[in-house]
Amino acid sequence: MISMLVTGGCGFIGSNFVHYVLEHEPDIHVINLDALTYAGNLANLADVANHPRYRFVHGDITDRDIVRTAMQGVHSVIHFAAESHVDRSILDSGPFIRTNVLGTQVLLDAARAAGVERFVHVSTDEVYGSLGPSGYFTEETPLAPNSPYAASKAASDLLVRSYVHTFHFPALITRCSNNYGPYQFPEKLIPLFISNLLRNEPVPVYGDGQNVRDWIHVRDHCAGILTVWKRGRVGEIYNLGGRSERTNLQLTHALLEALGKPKSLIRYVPDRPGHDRRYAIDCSKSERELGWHPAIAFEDGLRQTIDWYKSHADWIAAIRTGEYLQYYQRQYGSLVHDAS
Ligand code: NAD
Ligand code: TDX
Repeated sequence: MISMLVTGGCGFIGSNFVHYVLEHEPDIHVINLDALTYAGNLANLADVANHPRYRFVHGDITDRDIVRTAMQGVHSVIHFAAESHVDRSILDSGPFIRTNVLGTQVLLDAARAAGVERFVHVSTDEVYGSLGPSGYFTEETPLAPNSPYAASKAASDLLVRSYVHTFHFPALITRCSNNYGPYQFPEKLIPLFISNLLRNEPVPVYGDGQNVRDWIHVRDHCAGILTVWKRGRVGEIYNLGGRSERTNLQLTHALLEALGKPKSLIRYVPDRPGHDRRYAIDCSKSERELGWHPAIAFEDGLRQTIDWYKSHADWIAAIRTGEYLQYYQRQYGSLVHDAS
C-alpha cells in the first residue's frame, strides 16, 4: 500500500482526483490535507468519508507542524491546494502569495525532510501568459504570468524547479488548461453561468466575450495527473489540455441552448483587468511520452456537467449564501439586483 498525500482535496479538482484514485488505484491510501477555505467543501467527499483507504486532515499547508505530521510515512504528494480564482486575486492578492507561494515552500521542505519519493505540483497554463489568435503553449513557452493568481502559480513552479535542481528533489510539474465538471465552485465561468441560468438569472460576460479558453473535463485532467505521477520523468513539465477551444460567447450560447434559456439573459459587463485573450495548450509531449490523451468530447462533458448541476441543487444552494453572496456583490455589483 502506498500512502499519497493530496493537498486541497476538498476543492474542485482535488475532490475529483480523490474519487478517481479511490476508484482506480486499490493500492493507494489517500491522505487529504485541506484548510477548508471558502472553496473547500467536505460535501464533495462525503461519499468516501469513511472509505478504508481515505483519511482527512484539516489543516493549512502554510502550517509547518501540521504539514510535518501529515507527511509522515508518505510516499507521494499531489499538490493541488491553492487560491485558484483570478478575479479574487485581483481583489486581493495576499492569500494567493501566502498559500500558493509560501504554502508550496512549506510543503517542499517537509516533503524533502520526510524523504518523499514523488511530488507532483499541479500548475496551470496561465503561467505562460496570453496567446494571439494562433499558436499554442508548449512546455518551452517562457513564463509570462499576467494576473496575481498566475504570478503566484509561476512563483511556485519556479520554487519546485529550484528544489529539483538544487536538492535533486523528485518533483514533476503539470500545467493544465481550463477544467470543467462536477464539484466546481460556482465562481468560475461554467458553474457560475449554469447555476445562474437554472434560476433564470443573468450571466455576466466580460468585455466582448471573444476571449478563448481551452476546456478539459476534470476527469481527463485527473487521469493525466495520475499518469504523470506513474510515468513522468522527474524534473519535467507536462502540459495537459483538452484541445477544445471556445470563445466565452460560444460557450455562453451553448449553455443557454442546452438549458433552454433566452439570449436576453446575457449581460456584457466591464472586462476583467489584464484579461488574457487566449489560452491553448499543446499537450503532444504528454501524449507522446506518457500515452495520455484527453478522452471526453467537450459537448458530452458539458452535457454531463449541466446534468450534474441540475441534480445537485442542494449542493449549489448550500454554497450560494453568506461569503458567496458578499463576493458576488463585490464582483458583479448591480447584477445582483438585476437578478432579483
Ligand atoms: P479550488 O479553489 O476549487 O480548491 C482549492 C482547494 O485548496 C480547496 O479545497 C481549499 O480549501 C484548499 N486550500 C486553499 N488554501 C489552502 C491552504 N492554505 N492549505 C490547505 N488547503 C488549502 O481549486 P481547483 O480549481 O480545484 O484547483 C486545484 C489546483 O489546480 C490549483 O493548484 C490550481 O492552480 C490548479 N489548476 C486549476 C485549473 C482549473 O481550471 N480550475 C486549471 C489548471 C490548474
Ligand atoms: O463572470 C465571468 N465572466 C466571464 O466572462 C467569469 C467568472 C469569467 N469570465 C471569463 C473570463 C475568462 O476568459 O470566462 C473565462 C473563464 O474564466 P474563469 O472561469 O474565471 O477561468 P480562468 O480565469 O480562465 O482561469 C481558470 O483556468 C485556469 C481557473 O480559474 C484557474 O484556476 C486555472 O488555473
